Amino acid sequence: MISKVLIANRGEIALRVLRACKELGIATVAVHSTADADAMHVRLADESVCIGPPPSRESYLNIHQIVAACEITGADAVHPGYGFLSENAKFAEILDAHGITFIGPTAEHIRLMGDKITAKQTAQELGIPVVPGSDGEVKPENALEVARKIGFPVLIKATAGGGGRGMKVARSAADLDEAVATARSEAAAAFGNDAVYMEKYLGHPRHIEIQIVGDGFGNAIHLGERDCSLQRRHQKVWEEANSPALNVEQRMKIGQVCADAMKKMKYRGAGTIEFLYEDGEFYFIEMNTRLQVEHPITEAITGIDLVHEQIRVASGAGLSVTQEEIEFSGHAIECRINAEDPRTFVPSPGTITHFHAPGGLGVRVDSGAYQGYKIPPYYDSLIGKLIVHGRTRVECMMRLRRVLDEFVIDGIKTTLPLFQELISNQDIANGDYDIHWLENYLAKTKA
Ligand code: MV4
Repeated sequence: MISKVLIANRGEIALRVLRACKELGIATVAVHSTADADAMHVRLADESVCIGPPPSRESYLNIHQIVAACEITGADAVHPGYGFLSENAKFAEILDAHGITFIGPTAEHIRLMGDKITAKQTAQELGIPVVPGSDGEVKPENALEVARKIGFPVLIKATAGGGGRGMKVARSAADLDEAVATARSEAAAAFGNDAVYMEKYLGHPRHIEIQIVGDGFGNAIHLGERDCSLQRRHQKVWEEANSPALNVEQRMKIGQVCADAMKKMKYRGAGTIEFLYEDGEFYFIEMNTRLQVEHPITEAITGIDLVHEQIRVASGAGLSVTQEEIEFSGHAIECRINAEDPRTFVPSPGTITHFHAPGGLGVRVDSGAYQGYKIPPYYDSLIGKLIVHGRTRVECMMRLRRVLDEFVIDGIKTTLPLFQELISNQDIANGDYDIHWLENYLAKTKA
């Protein structure tokens, strides 16, 4: 049993986790830096502990401080949220050693998926379709032979990478040596590991990811997909479930492949299996062993609280639903509201002078922001998420238009005006976009 959860995070996700704990009758402990003393997650938690100065390294990423906060408050479990320590295998091990439950996968599974070559090999062994590419690491001296076998264009990726860092395209043999050398030196600088691997470069894919949850005993479910193709510099901007590109047969087929793979590895916790989707085919790229920012759209269409499930499986209680019991209903869209200029995406910290969140049927706002709240400059610029649900995609889009008109955030710049544009765009209305659409649109419509 878990009776007191320490939430090792801040902002909207700390609130999100806190809400789930309260619903389950579990006591909550917030931790915060000195910059976050006035944050909503601190105010709403049963107890709070200040764990250090503003820089994340000295507070939200400081494992010793977080373990100490558990000891002081008697927390028997930690939820890491997303980011920060959520995919840190060492953190999971240290909590284990202290008899504190990590609400997440095993350290072993985190590590396995953190290395992109072992993740891909594991996925392939478990029957998940992967991008054609090198068999493991590629050394500079073998690069040309491997590339010719795969066929140009190819993509060089860092094995310690993820999220797009350390990637280089080689269009032809003439580009190859430089692409490999640059990828290796960037990987060494960013991750302290210069190992790279190679894949066939897909030119116009969508980013479609499957939500799974496993109980750690060989049972696992999938909760369908999310289409996260609308991104800028590897930052997701707009996500939707279902994907406008898939039909129910495709959804249930790829979902079952993923659930079966998770059963075989006895995965515990929530996870996301990321695919590129092009010309009707799925290609595994990575697996994230955490709760994701965009999980609420999956909750909207399934009615399942993913944090409840995470807590259940972490305590050994098993999943609350079987695959057969899951019903997919309607369509949901999430807009990430960042404190940023809506065209340049330059951060815009400062004080929110007016704040009014929209409401009504099918509307969810996950945010720690309030009128008078001062956004600190030290952390990511996500200040809230707007999640809209409708019975159909058209209803969802019409509702989103209404809701965007209602949302008031004054005093800082936000990405809300960008969504006002997107909601009126014909390609978006048609669901006709790939991973490059948003950057092309921004370049095309530059003032
Ligand atoms: C790719 C690709 C094309 N072909 N792999 C970028 C982030 C990382 N998770 C994987 N990424 C990509 N891998 C092959 N073989 C294109 C991307 C990519 C991308 C993927 C998802 C969402 C947005 C993207 C933007 C640029 C490139």
